[in-house]
Amino acid sequence: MTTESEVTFLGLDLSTQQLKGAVVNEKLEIICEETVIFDTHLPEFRTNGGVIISKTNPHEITAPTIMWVKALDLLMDKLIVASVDFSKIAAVSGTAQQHGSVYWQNGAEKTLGNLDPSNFLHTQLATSFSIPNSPTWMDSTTKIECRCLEGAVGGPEKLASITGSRAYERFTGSQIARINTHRPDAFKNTERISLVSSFLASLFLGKIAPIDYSDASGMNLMDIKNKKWDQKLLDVCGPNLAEKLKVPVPSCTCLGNISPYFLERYGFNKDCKVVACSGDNPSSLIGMGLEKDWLAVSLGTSDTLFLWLSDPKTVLNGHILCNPLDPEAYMAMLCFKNGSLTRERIRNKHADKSWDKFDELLESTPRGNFGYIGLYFDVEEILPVAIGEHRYNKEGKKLSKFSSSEIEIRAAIEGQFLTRRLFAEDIGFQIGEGTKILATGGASKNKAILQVLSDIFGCPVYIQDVVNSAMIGAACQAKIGYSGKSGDVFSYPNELRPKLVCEPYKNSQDIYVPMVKRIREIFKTINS
Ligand code: ADP
Ligand code: XUL
Repeated sequence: MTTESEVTFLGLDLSTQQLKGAVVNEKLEIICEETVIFDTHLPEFRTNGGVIISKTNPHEITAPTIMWVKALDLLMDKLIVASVDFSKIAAVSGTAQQHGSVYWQNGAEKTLGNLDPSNFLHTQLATSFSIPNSPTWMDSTTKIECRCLEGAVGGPEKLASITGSRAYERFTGSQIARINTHRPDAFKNTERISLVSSFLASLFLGKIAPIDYSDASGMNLMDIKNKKWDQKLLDVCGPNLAEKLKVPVPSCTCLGNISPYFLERYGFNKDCKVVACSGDNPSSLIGMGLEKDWLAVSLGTSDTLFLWLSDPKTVLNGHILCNPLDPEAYMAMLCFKNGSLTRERIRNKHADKSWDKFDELLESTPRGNFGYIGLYFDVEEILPVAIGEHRYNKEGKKLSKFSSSEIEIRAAIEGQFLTRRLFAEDIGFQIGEGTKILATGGASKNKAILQVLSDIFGCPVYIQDVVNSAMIGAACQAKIGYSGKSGDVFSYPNELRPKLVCEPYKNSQDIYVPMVKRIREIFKTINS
């Protein structure tokens, strides 16, 4: 008999390029972690970066659904080889790329409920998908369908006020609509539609799992306030969609016991629970232990801001999703394309490709940069929609270049974070006494950059020792769903708690609040 102290949780991460699984203990320490990389471990599917780009339409980016099933077979085998004791796993949950969709063929749920434990999943589910290649979040084929969704409710603003986002091509509603018009026969043969996250839960549950609120809010179909599908929007996308999607459930809902297939094949405990899976961004919010008052700033290839919101505003550029820890709350997500690659380009040009030199030059200039402002959009930016280099002096006069490398370096970093602050505030984020920033991603190891972040937002910056926050988030979901405790009482272990790295200088707000206003004025002149 398993005692409480021995209980473990299995968290899976079905992302674009790989499937990962981690077994964690109650303190969320990783006991075992295994990975299946689609391109290298499953070469027979001929994916590149986990996806297939259509030869005839470069915007069509899909992934073979059965490849994901086979990846789970392989991952389970790897966990056996790693001597995981499946009988100790109290609950399983997962996270997955957002927006992607899976089309179950008529009769698939019956097959799922009657799997033979002596065979692999992928051989038994080979004919269970009416659309064999799932559209992924990278697909952008649905311009027309997006306009139809916006048109159905009275425009992009109205759609954003209902669903949390204006129509985006990767969002699932328009993807379903395209399948309905382009492949009507396959659509007719579709018994149910899952998101990648609820598809993953379905494999463990032995029946088609419901979609959770957070991932449902990445579909352009759900009213994020009452958590119900919007019938007008469903009708735009296809017939009987409510039947195919079924009712969404709160994130971290315990969906039931693991299927007999997993009991018999791997020796799971018969009481092992399957907890609703979610999208990678909501799961990251859980994995980072993000609470009210926190703003997470991921400084990766692109920069992404996550924030916990109680009262969201309607925004046209940015996403409001249902919060996975608190059904009354929301989370916002803002993506900026020009992040680390732009910083790197400026470093290469002005600091001999050295971060040390870059930091030295950055630190040699004063906060506020003598009033100089620089905005660098190497590729067309999302927020704001703009491209090119834009430099200004204190009087607002446009300059073609700055007089020194150090001014350009500070201008680039300040310009980025002033922009991040402006859009965070526009989406409803209020910087208050208790506001804290959690920095993640590649550039979060750079203290000089984090100091600018801290000064511009006027709040302390923390970093955290979590490598894959979405996967840890999935393990947390399993723990939350198993214990039945709501997000509020969910305790995050001390070892994983964020550590303070920078605090703002006292006069920083006197300098930067007016600069945010200046940037706002500048954006009115440079929007492309
Ligand atoms: P991804 O978003 O692709 O997962 P990462 O979060 O790993 O990317 O971030 C990669 C980026 O981190 C690189 O492009 C690099 O510019 C940046 N980076 C790495 N080290 C530093 C550093 N010391 N200072 C600033 N940026 C850094
Ligand atoms: C979010 C988005 C991506 C995917 C990546 O809107 O499209 O972050 O979730 O997996």
